[in-house]
Amino acid sequence: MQVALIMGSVSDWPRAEEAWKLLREFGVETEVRVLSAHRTPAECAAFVREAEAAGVQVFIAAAGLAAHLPGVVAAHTRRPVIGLPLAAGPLQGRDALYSVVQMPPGVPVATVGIDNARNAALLAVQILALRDGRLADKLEELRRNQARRVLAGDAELRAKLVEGRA
Ligand code: RP5
Repeated sequence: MQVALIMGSVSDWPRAEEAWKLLREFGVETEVRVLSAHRTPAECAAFVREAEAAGVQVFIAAAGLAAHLPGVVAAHTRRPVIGLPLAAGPLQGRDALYSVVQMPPGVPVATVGIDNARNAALLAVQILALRDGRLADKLEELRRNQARRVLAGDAELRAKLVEGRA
């Protein structure tokens, strides 16, 4: 396993699933777990230690509300942890964002935007790509394709404006 994707609740899956899909597209071996920092603290700590020993390189931890999962995962591993704050409650993810991003000095969590599962997965791939040329090539292709889409939108809009269609 290269990546462990951990969620605080099974209710997080719809918001975290895109990360799993992107990792699968890149051919990254990913273990998906539901483990809560608050409700299953012992199982959570045990899994992180076992996963690190088994060779997991990067952890993605997704949680909403008082989202302590990424920080707790980071406390139990020396591998990079990417925190994915989720909009799971009335504060629409601001609570989770602040919990995840405001780690005390010494135990960092690389935090992506609220519900931005895609960026969490891409950041994990970028970390793995440091030592994997195949992943680096695939990332390059993804960046080229998204640049192409932006430039196609640019050309289309400018053409419409010139022709008075917009
Ligand atoms: C957090 O509490 C979870 O990550 C989830 O986003 C939120 C609500 O969990 P459930 O009550 O739906 O299980 O720990």
